Amino acid sequence: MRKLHFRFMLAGAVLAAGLLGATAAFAATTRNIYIQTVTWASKDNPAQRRVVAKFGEVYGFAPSTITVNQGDHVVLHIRNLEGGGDDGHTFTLPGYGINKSLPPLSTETVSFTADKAGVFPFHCEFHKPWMSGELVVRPSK
Ligand SMILES: [Cu+2]
Repeated sequence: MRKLHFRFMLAGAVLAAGLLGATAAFAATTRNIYIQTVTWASKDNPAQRRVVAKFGEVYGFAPSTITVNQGDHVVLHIRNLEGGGDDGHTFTLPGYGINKSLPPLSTETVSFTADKAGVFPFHCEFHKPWMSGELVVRPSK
């Protein structure tokens, strides 16, 4: 009988530790996230001439999916790796009212508190819809 009681206590302790661990994993914190623009096809690359002729220049964000927890203070460090004079981008996240210009060869910082849970699309104003991604804010409860 005593042995069985001990086993229940042990199972309870393991369960409690698991729950505490899960809570800790979702605690709000400052999240520094590093994003870079990527060039999938550029007129400056002769090997991509046919792709550019068919689709135009094609850019993206890497990573294109950002996952944070509700309540996190999010700091995005975004580098535009394109160097041409006409190679500006924007980081536009309408769900959080963000529209940041990314001049060529610049690093811009965007910070906000992820107070709303959900999935929020972001894009570049000049190269949408293909230059896009999603911010996933996991609910705190
Ligand atoms: Cu762009």
